[in-house]
Amino acid sequence: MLDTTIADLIQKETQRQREGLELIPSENYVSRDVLEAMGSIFTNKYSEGYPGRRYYGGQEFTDQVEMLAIERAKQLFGADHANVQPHSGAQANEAVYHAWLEPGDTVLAMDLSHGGHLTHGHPVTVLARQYNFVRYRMKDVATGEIDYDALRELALKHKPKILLAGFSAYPRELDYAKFAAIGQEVGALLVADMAHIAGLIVGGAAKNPFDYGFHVITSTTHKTLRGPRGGLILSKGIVGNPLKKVAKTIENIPTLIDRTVFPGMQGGPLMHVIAAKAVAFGEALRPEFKTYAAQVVRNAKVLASELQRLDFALVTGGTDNHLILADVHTSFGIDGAVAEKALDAINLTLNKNAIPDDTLPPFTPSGIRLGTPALTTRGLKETDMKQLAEWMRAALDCRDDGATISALQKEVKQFALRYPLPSDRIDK
Ligand code: DSN
Repeated sequence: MLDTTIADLIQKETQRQREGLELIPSENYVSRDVLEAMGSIFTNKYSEGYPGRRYYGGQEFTDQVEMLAIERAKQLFGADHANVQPHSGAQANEAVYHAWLEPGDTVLAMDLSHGGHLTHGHPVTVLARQYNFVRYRMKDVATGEIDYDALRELALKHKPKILLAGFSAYPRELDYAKFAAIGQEVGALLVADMAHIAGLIVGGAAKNPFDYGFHVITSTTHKTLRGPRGGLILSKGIVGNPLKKVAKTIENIPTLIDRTVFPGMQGGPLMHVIAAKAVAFGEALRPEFKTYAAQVVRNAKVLASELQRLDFALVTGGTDNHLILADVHTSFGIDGAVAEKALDAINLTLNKNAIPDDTLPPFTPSGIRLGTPALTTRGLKETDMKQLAEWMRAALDCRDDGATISALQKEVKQFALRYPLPSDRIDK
């Protein structure tokens, strides 16, 4: 690369990733193939529209790429339709709202502080100015059980047009059958935001909301799904011509979504990213991906119990998926920002996070959020989780002791270098 300044920063970031262990539950390491597709010449191409229906010429190969991505995504999730064009998970969620709702309509979604996401209608978002968001919560933070009775009461009272299941900081499995029963009772569109656990679903390590009557699944493609940074919408229904207006019915959801993504919200799709999505979906269809998904959950369960053994208080008492939320304020009298910094200093990367009904502010919340998707891609197994938990406890205990922190950092670095990044591996 001739831009030596950027080349140098890419090299430094590569080395940072090699020498550290990634515990942010929404991150992962992509394969060399995904990276190559994302860095490919498809970035030069404008392809507004959909395969066979574009507004620019020269689409013989972009059409094939997008159709492959669509077919693979449908196969992975058992969907009738896939839109692979959303640039992010946030835009995927927005597209579904705009496709189905009129301004002022109600969405019933999980409270941010109980594990939901900003795009589920937090008051700071632009979405919250357009639609009316009502929030459900856990009944018992100690077990993570959602308060389904209160959820039903809210649904009966507010008659939401969308009932949204999904989360970005919730370690338990949802009861989709209960969601579906409530949604059907009030005639809501059933939408599942599976951004975090999409890879677990397609790998058979988590339940698929489509099996319980959900109409739409939104997702990111870069978390457990291990693809490029981007968004994805899957739906059930009749796939129509996205250039033609259709009636607002649940059967027409695929077409309503297509028309909302383009021309409703986005311009030219990122064809290099769609090529990388197609590669990642192809990888997720392989049998090895099932082994990966199962290992992610096994690792998370062991890591959770090892952390508990070392006195970390875990929100909901453990995990069913890839994600762990620890209350370091209750456990050790420090806030999540202090913990994040202490762990960063020994090359363990995770994020500070609010816990349910946190009494501390968002920049210095009570918790940390961590998970195992990236560690598992790297090749770590259950036995390594014990070591990780011990490093974490030691870093928090000795955070002000420079010599111990530097010794721990050296240990983590040496350990991490034994597990190459997938993109460093030369595939045969
Ligand atoms: N930033 C993502 C996460 O970390 O969960 C959600 O948008």
